Amino acid sequence: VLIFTDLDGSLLDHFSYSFEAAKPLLTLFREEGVPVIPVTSKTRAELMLLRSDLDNRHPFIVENGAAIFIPQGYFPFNPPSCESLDGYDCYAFSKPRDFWLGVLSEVSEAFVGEFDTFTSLGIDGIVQLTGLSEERAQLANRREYSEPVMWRGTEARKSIFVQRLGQAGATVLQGGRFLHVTGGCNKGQAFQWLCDQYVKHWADPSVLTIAAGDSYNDIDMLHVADCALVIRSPAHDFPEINHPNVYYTTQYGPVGWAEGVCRFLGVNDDSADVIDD
Ligand code: 2M8
Ligand code: MG
Ligand code: MG
Repeated sequence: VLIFTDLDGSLLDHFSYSFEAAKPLLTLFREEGVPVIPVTSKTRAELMLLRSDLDNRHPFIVENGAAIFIPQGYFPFNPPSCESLDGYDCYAFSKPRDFWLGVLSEVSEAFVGEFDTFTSLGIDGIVQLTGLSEERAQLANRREYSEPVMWRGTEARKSIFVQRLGQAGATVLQGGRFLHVTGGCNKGQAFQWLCDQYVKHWADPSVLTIAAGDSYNDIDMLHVADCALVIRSPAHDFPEINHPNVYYTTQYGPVGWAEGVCRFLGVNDDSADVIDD
């Protein structure tokens, strides 16, 4: 089993960023050797800290599928076409952040006053909008492949904005609060690339995959997983997704995460015991 999971609003609470409710299951998976792989809008810098909070040693996917980081030596082979970066093998799908900042500045004239970026907000602005501590906001702003945008205009204008960015070569993905401007990537594509490495490693093409997410930027990975776990969000309704094996949780964030994972794996959350395997 492989578990690919979004963080904010899924494994972590949308407001408090707590994952208390998921702890017993995370412990169980650590003991059983089931990889839990973060697939997130967050940056590598944020993940460095969160992986130690979560006691997670597995690969992770950052900035909405823009890059995959694999601890060096994790697989007994060299993952293909990776760059060696600070102890990780990194496979990047997207151009760097600066390129997307350039694209945003090109279109900005047509949307004056309708949006802010992490760059224009600064650390104080990021703290205000996210509720992150100042230290964590600094890490969120250490972006390598994308720029988050806070849209201030109407929904109709937002569609035009997204379309214009698309014409300029950007991919725009809707997270819990922000639009993420990046390129040539999504969570589904990164999921598949990393899944291929596990299939090669385990020599088992039948590995069961679960993907968990609460927002529109998660749809691509929900579609390609065997089990699609849609976590209820306090921020918005989730559209019906077209998947033969989808479960919509009744509860929010990490409580919903535990509810859905138990549902798919036949695990009893109270004791985190496996009921049938
Ligand atoms: C941003 O990501 C969230 C997740 O979906 C969003 O779009 O609302 C990112 O900037 C991330 O780096 C940051 O940690 C998070 C904080 O809420 O916001
Ligand atoms: Mg989310
Ligand atoms: Mg996310």
